[in-house]
Amino acid sequence: MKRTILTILLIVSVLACKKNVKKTETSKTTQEVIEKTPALTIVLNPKSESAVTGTAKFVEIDGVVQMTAKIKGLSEGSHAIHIHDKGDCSSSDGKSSGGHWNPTAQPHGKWGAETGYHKGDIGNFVVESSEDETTVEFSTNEWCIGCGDPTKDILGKGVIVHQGVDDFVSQPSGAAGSRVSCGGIIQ
Ligand SMILES: [Cu+2]
Ligand SMILES: [Zn+2]
Repeated sequence: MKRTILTILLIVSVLACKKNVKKTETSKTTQEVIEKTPALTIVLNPKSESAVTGTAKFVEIDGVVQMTAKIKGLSEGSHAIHIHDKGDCSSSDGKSSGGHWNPTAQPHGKWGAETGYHKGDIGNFVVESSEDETTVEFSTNEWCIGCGDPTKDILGKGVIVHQGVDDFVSQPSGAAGSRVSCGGIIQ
């Protein structure tokens, strides 16, 4: 009888132990998922003697990267925004960021064009008033944040805002004029 009670106690304690282990594993997995959601926010700094400032936030969820850029100091009208090849914004004209990010060796073009486009060809956005901050949103599954695939990974690249408009035709960069703001996509 004593032995039976002991055995039952042992089984109960083993079960209790198992439950605890399971709980710990579950919470760890949740933690890991949170840590693996890649996200970063970068600062856009004025270039070419402009006063164009801002931020750009990148978040990757389920294989889709969402960009939300908030830009101020631009003149009213359309302006181009691209991802350029390098995260180097050290030069006063922003040209240290190199040409458009083009890891798949395509011609410059409008995003999604059948004739081809650069992975950095985000396109144009409209500023309603020079007084306002303008929000630019863009999302794609053709980018990733830190996945290591050179045809997708935006880490180490640079965001450039232009004074002019991207015509989507002129090679190699759409004749979008001077680079008025720059931010390296660096963690
Ligand atoms: Cu550009
Ligand atoms: Zn381009």
